[in-house]
Amino acid sequence: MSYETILYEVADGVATITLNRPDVLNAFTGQMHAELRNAFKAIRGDESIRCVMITGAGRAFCAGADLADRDLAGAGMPLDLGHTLERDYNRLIKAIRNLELPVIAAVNGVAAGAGANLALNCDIVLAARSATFIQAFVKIGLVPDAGGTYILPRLVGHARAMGLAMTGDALPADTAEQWGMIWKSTDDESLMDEVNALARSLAAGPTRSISLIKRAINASSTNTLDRQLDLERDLQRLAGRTEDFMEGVRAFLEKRAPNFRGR
Ligand code: T3D
Repeated sequence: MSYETILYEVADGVATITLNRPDVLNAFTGQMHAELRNAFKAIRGDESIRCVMITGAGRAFCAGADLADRDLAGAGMPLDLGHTLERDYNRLIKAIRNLELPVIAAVNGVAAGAGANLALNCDIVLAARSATFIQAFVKIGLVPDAGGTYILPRLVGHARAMGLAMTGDALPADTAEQWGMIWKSTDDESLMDEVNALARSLAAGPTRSISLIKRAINASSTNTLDRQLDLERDLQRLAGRTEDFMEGVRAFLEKRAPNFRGR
């Protein structure tokens, strides 16, 4: 498939998705969602891919839903935003959370509305220092979506999640890092170098172990301690049967760097 609203490339085991509508700060349209679904399908079908990176073209990461994508005034019947959540946003967030690979968000500029929550649902978020995160929904009379009401309180706690969602205030990347909302805020000029280095290092890592770590940590937000201990037992069983575990131990004993193959 050729893409018009995203760029998709694979190199060195890393699939990079660039949201590519810079004139409107990479706002989502139905077409962009369809292209993203296609890209994630391609990723799931390509065993050479061991890490995914999402970023934005131009000065923004993503400004959320394209508010000009639909004829709000002349639709002739009440608009069903639940339909677009079901068809587009919910599927996108599940594609990221359920993908058995690490997904990095490189937040190169403002991330607003569903764009902010797209980033926050990625496994590791790095942001340029000039970037801001905005739960913009309240400014137009909506409710945070794209998993925002799930992920925000888990990342920053109830009080900060409420404040961000009810005010729609912009949160600078440095504060987002201090609050534990993202992994790291970097100098603008070094963002892509840092992200590329991280992506390549994850792509050269023990992919099964990394995907099981993702499953365990994501499950912990709804599990009891007993269930989480059981899950750790089950996942460790799987990790212990991988070639990469054997290689990791061998390399340690032989005092050399491991050569992980993602199996
Ligand atoms: O189905 C559904 O739709 C439900 C799902 C909803 C999910 C959501 O994400 S709802 C939230 C939608 N997003 C927003 O409300 C954010 C709107 N944008 C902004 O508040 C501001 O643009 C920013 C704070 C993100 C950035 O401000 P600034 O001053 O840096 O840039 P700007 O001048 O506002 O925007 C630059 C251009 O991008 C401008 O176009 P122009 O004037 O140069 O022709 C602006 O209209 C356009 N743009 C920015 N955001 C959007 C957009 N166009 C369409 N949709 C946008 N979301």
